[in-house]
Amino acid sequence: MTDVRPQAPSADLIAAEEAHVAHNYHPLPVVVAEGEGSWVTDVEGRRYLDLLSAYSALNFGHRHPALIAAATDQLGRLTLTSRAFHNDRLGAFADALAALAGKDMVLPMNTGAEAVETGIKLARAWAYRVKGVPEGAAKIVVAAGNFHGRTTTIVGFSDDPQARDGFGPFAPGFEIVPYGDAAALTAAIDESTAAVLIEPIQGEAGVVIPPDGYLRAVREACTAANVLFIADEIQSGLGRVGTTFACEREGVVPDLYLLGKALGGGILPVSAVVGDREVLGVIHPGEHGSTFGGNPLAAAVGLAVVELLESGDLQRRALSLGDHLRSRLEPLIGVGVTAIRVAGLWAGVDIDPAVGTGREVAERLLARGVLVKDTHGQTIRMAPPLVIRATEIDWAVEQLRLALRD
Ligand code: IF1
Repeated sequence: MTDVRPQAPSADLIAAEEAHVAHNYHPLPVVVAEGEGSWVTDVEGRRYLDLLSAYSALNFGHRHPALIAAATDQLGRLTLTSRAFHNDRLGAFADALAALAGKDMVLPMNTGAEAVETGIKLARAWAYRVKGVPEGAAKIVVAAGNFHGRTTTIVGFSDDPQARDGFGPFAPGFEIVPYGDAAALTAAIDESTAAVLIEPIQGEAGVVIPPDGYLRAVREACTAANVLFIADEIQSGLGRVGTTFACEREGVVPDLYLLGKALGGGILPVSAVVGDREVLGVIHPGEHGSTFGGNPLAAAVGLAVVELLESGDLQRRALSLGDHLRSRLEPLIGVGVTAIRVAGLWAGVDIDPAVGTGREVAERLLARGVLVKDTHGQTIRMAPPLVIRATEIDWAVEQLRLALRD
C-alpha cells in the first residue's frame, strides 16, 4: 500500500478527536491508519494483531481482496438508488443469503440495531395479523445479559444500567428471563407472546455460551406455543463460532435470523432479517424500510460475503483454529486467568482481579502489539479474523501470558 499515513502523531490526532467527537467511547490509546488481513498499523508505523475484528464485523480480515474487489467494482457503477426503484444487485444478494440460511426471504437493513428493530416489528405484526394476538398486546421474551444494540427500544429491555439508565421512558412489551434457563423461558411464554429474542451465544456479556440443549429447548418451546424464535446472530453468526450460523451448534433453525456486522465484510454497514414468507410476508409496501437498506453497494459486498461462506472452508477453519486457541489459553487458567469460554474463533477470557482489570490487561496487550477489548470489568474478548494463522494465535497468547505478569 502507498504510504498515505497522516503526518500528525497519535497524540495530536487523539486530541483533535477528543475536541470534536462526542465522548461515547473510551478508546485504547492507539490511532490506526492501515489494515490488511489480521494486522493493522498505527500512525507511527507500529503493527498490531487485531483480535477484536471490530466486534466480529471483520470476520474476513481487513480489506479482504474479494470483498474490496466487489466494492470497488460496484463503486464504479452504482452506489445508491433507494428502494423507490429496483437495482440490479439486491435480488442476487437476497437469493444467495436466503439460500445460505435455508429460508425464503430477506429484509435488508444497515446496522445490527436496525435488524433487531425490524425483527421486533415483524414479530409484532405477525402476532397481530397471523397468530391473532390482540393489537398492542404482543410480548417478546428476552434474556438477562442481552445486548442487541443501542436504540431506546432495545436498551429498554437491557438489564445493563450503563446501557439504559438515563434514556427512558421505554417501550413496554418485553419480559426478561435468565439466560440459559429453558424452564424460565418456557414459563414466560403465554398467549400474547409473539417471539423469543436471544443471542445463541451472548457477546457483550463476555462470550457466554448457554448450556448444551438450551437452543433446542427454546426451539421446542417456541414451536409448541406458536411463538417466533428470533436468533440475534449479528455478532455470533457468519462463521465466527465455526458454523455458518451459531444456532447450527445445536442443530437448531430459528424462525428469524438477525444478521449484521460481518455481512458488510468490514467495509460498510449491511444487516438483514432472514426468514420464511409466513413471517416476512406480513410486511406490506410502505410499512417499513430505510434509505440505504438493500442499496446496490451493500448488496454487492453482501453477495461476496455469502460467496466466501458458501464452501464452508472458513467455518471449518474457525472451528479448528478455535480448538487451537483453546489449547493455548487453557494453561493460563490459574496463572492470571480465572476462566475461559471458547466457541469457534471467539473467546471470553476472565482476568484474575489480582492481576488487574480487563482494561488494564488490554492496555498491556496494546503495548505488546495485540488489540483486544475488555467487557464488564474482568473479561477480555478475543475474536480474531477467521483468516488468522495458528502461529499468530500462538504469538498473541504468548503476549497475553507475558502481559499477565507485567
Ligand atoms: C457498541 C457491544 C459487542 C451485537 C448484537 C446487535 C448489535 C450488536 C449481538 C447492534 C452490536 C457492537 C455495538 C458496539 C460494540 C459492539 C458490542 F460491546 F456493544 F456489546 F459486539 F458486544 N446484536 N455490538 O453485538 O449492532 O447496531 O452496532 O450494528 O455499541 O459499542 P450495531
